[in-house]
Amino acid sequence: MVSSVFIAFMRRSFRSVKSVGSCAFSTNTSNPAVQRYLGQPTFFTHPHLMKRDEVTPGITKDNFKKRRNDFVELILNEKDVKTAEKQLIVVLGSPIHYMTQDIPYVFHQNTNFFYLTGFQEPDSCLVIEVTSSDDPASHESYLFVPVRDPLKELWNGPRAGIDGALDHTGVDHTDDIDNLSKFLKSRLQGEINVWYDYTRMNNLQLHLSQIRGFLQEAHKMGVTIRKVEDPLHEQRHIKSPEECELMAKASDIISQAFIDTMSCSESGINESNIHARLECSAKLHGAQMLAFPPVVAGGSRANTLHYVVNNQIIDDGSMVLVDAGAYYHGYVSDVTRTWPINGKFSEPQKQLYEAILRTQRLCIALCRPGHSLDEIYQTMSMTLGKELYEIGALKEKMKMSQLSDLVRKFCPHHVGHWLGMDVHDTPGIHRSMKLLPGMVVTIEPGLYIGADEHAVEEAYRGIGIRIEDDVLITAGDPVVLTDKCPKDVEDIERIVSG
Ligand SMILES: [Mn+2]
Repeated sequence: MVSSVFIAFMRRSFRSVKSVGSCAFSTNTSNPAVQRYLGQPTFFTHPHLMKRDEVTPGITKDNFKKRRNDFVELILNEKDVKTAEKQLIVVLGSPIHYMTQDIPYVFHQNTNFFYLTGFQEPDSCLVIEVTSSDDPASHESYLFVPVRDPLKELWNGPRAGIDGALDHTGVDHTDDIDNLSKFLKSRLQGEINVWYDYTRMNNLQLHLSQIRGFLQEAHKMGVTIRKVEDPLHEQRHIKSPEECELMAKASDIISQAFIDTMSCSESGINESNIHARLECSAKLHGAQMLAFPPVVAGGSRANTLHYVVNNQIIDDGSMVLVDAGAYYHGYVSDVTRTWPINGKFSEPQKQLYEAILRTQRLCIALCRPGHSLDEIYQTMSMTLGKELYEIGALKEKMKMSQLSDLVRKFCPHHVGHWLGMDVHDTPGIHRSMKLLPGMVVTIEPGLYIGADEHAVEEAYRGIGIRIEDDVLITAGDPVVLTDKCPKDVEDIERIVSG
């Protein structure tokens, strides 16, 4: 173990020295740090956020280098890959999206590109060239970025440019994004696999200007084009300790925001008020933004799963369902709580709520290696059915098959999803996959009973409840990352009334 790392280090140092002056790229050497503002925080400009050698808060140059190495190793182990002499991995960064004319939305980087580079500026591209199938660490990484433009910087702020990107990210080489097409075409020799997400146009402009012509040439040569996303999501699916720390922080932030928001609840409050308090609190506690448009749904509006208009008055006696997450330096949390707006559960609300809470705890206990989300979903469905029967919510006795149809109707979603850089993280990974240490999942059973649902007693109609936590799988007990967010009836009643 130790020796292979040492050999990789020696090779890397040698290659860096060798490549100085032998190509047109800016190449990583021991140059002093670029000490000016870039398009993202650096240790020099934002020492309150960044430690030395971090590319993004909490993730170092070495961490990113390891991600690229591990990814190369992963694809080299894929079927039929080693028969080619060379692998060329191409991952585009996001463009700027505009709200109107020249007014941009907040920039959000393509998470696949972010994961491999940490580079937070638009219209860039990572290329990894692998020429040895025996030594993953001997690959070369190239980051293509827009060159600095004083006029654009006047309006949009400083940018890293070729030297800043090289210095800050720790890739091997950087160059002008306009040279990308020429570079890629120059690499089309011999037996080669190209890895590119041609089905996911995350930067249409760059695809058309820099990639399309290259792909056409590659196609004529009979080059195989393979998807980057499948193996990359396989890798992203298992979180490193650094990633777990960021996710724990994102979880703490949203938990605190829920506590702050619950304590401001009162009958007659507007859903938009709750949304605003939640967002304000999350940002005050360190989130850069909410992870997604939150659901703040009072009363029976909770039965609309993606209710995001958040503009209605919450009546006395009803509950509010809030589904929200914090975005913290590239990682997200995703929590749902449902509470009585006046601070006191009615008896039917409490019965349904506790039925779902017992179900959720049972499902969380199953979050261990060897189980799958699909299996936990089965447990959720059976338990919810049993609970509905036991609390006396059902109007008449049912056969098992009728009961499971009813539960599917009352809970039309799965028990949970993968979580990480994206809220619905690594969607290509099937939920039948056995859980492994380092995976993070949400566990979110719910019941949504329509106002005119005649199969249940009247007292339970028009109620929608979901309880969602984020769970880190370990070799031992599951770790509930969002365990600071209260969910016991007594705790919620105390905080809401407090
Ligand atoms: Mn969720």
